Amino acid sequence: MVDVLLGLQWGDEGKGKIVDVLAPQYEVVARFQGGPNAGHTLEFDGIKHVLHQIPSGIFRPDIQNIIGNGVVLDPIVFRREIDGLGKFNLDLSRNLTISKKASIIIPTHRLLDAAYEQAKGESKIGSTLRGIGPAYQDKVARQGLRVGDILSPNFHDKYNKLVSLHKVTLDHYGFDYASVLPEAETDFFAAVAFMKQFRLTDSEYAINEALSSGKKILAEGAQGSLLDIDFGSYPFVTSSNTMTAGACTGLGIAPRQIGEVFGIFKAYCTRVGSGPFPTELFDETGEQMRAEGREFGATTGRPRRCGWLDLPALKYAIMLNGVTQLIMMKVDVLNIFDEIKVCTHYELPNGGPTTDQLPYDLVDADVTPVYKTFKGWKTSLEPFHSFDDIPAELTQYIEFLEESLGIPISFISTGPDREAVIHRR
Ligand code: 2SA
Ligand code: MG
Repeated sequence: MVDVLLGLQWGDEGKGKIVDVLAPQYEVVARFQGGPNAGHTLEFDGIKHVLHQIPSGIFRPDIQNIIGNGVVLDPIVFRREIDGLGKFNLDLSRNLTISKKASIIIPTHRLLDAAYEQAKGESKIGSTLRGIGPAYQDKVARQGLRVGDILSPNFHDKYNKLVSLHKVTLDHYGFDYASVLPEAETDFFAAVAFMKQFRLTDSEYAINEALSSGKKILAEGAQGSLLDIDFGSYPFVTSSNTMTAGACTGLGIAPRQIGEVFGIFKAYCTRVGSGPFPTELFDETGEQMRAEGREFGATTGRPRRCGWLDLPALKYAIMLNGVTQLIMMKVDVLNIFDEIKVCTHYELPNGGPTTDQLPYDLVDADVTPVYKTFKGWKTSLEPFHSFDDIPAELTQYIEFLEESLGIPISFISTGPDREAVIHRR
């Protein structure tokens, strides 16, 4: 079976840490969507490492890591990532496989991303400017470049053809590329040559062969369900399917092969970039969450917007993903608060009814969150390693969430380190 691990909010739920904790149970870890917009932070032995495109199983030598066909891969970022892993002494030519069908991000994709955002002005998406949207756009327009193309003698021609199309658009937006493109292209082609030493395959065969031989596979999601291209708060979303279904198309797995779906959420909410965020806090409590949780983007360093846990949004993500187990992260960030709030419903504007469903026009609908308040536990969670010992206030909070969400919370993470985890049962 393929188990799927994904974020149920707007990304940055702490997926990197959990993949790393779960990884020893798996023989394959695969990324199925997104690209260098992701930032999965792992911390172990006092070292902090951020992965962008490479699956989080990479630090375990006996795990095969696959970058699936659903990913948009930037060769320049890839090369930098591989260089950054140099100090860990990993045999990457053996335990990393890249799908030939993965899409390639070329330098003009990044420029287009910036041009589109600039043109949107106030209504910009808050993209990571990594070229994600434009690369997926070319994939869907059936004109993109794929990893397998780098092995073709026509690669340069294909590249030039695509770039000339991009230049027309960049000219239209009056975006200067002449001063930056030549250098970026030199890096790009050097990185493309560098990529050829890795295992580039039709990875759907590798995955299905692994499945037939009874191997356990973990699909590692990036971003979060509320950034999904179909079900997120469109247009303030990323350009891929970040949900369980995305793992099927992004790796070449039949839906009936999906086993457990681990849904990761933070005990509060964060969002980077623009778009609706009903429970966002603009006060000191929000500031405290940001400081305590060190809420800054792992890829771009941007401060993250912070707010209380939003159950209508979480229920929606659980429904769409078929979550079988919940994993709650960063509970320790709430240690400092006298009171902890959870949004259970939204009040619709103009005295409308309350609802626990996400309105279609969440972007414009000015919903007011209705909160249930809990007493804080006000103590460090570091000493606790068993659910039976945790403070009563935390037990109450967790049991309320499980009851509202209808799914057990199997892990509770109480700190950044590999060891800071309470197993619920
Ligand atoms: P994009 O770049 O086109 O995918 O941006 C579209 C929206 O998706 C959001 N997005 C993210 N949100 C949270 N975390 C992400 N990854 C990095 C991280 C972000 C960072 O892990 O920390 O470092 O800033 C991520 N990637 C995309 C983005 O903010 C837009 O709202
Ligand atoms: Mg992240």
